[in-house]
Amino acid sequence: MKKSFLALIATFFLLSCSVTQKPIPVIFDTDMGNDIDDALALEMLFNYEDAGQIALKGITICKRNPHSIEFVDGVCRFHGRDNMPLGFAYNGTLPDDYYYLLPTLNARREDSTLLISPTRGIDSGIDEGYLALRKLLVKEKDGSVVLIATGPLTNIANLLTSEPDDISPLDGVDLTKKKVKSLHIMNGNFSVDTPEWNTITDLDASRVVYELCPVPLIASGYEVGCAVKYPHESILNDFGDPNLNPLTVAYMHYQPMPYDRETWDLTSVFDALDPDRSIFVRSEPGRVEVLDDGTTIFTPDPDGHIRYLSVPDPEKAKETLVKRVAGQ
Ligand SMILES: [Ca+2]
Repeated sequence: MKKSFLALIATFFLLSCSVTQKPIPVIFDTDMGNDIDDALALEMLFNYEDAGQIALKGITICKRNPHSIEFVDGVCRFHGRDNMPLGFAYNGTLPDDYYYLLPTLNARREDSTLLISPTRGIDSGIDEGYLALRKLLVKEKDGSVVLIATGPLTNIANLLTSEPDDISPLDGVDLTKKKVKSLHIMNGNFSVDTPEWNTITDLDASRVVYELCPVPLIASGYEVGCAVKYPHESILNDFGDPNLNPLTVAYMHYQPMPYDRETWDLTSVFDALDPDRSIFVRSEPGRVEVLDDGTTIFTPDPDGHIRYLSVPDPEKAKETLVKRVAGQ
């Protein structure tokens, strides 16, 4: 009798935990349209949201190309996220089309209908990136938001240096400190003294973020994504007809197939949302100095709040990341 009563209590406790466990609010900042890993990272986020683990609250784009907006909006609609809040860095870097935005936007099914059908673009009055971030942050509970940034840090730096306004009486640093649980960036190189692309593409922004970020900051350096490549076989086999999914269409246009691509942005998404630290290891805390050439110098400091990732088992990491992207 006593045993069954205890079992009943335990069941009730577990049920109430599962009921009260709310999805983690996530905001994704991306330079969609440069490298293909941003598209893979967004697919992961949709899968986490479908599994009830996160609520994707908004996407801010740091690449200054109008087709980036159309692509992100179209892919969101393809996945049933019709009104995803968006932000855009109107004065951001990298206006070029590059390789996969337009081919995916122009891709058609056999019946000649467009594969994705965005309704928003450069003239849709989308908020400047940092304003979108401020608006998204004020709506969320204190200390709850996981912010993931996988491009040059333009929008994040503009958030941190923003002044109080009619959105919030707090400046950017204080608003971030109040609302953001942790910031996860694909940025830097912590194995050799070589500058990383996101770091140097907006060098001033990188410096601002490493210096001003008031919450735990976890950086996935260039070397982590290089150690784990996304296999082209997954693109061809895991998403149905690869000509009928914007992710696989984009992947097949980014470079001539077949190719395996580095998993840079995926590593930040996974680490941000993995409570078990199952494939990446975080360094001791410290500070990061960004040199004039973009080199990121990490100095251990118990009072620092920056950590960087390493990947002890790249093969295991690859298998895990593929499952997350493919929704398995
Ligand atoms: Ca990126």
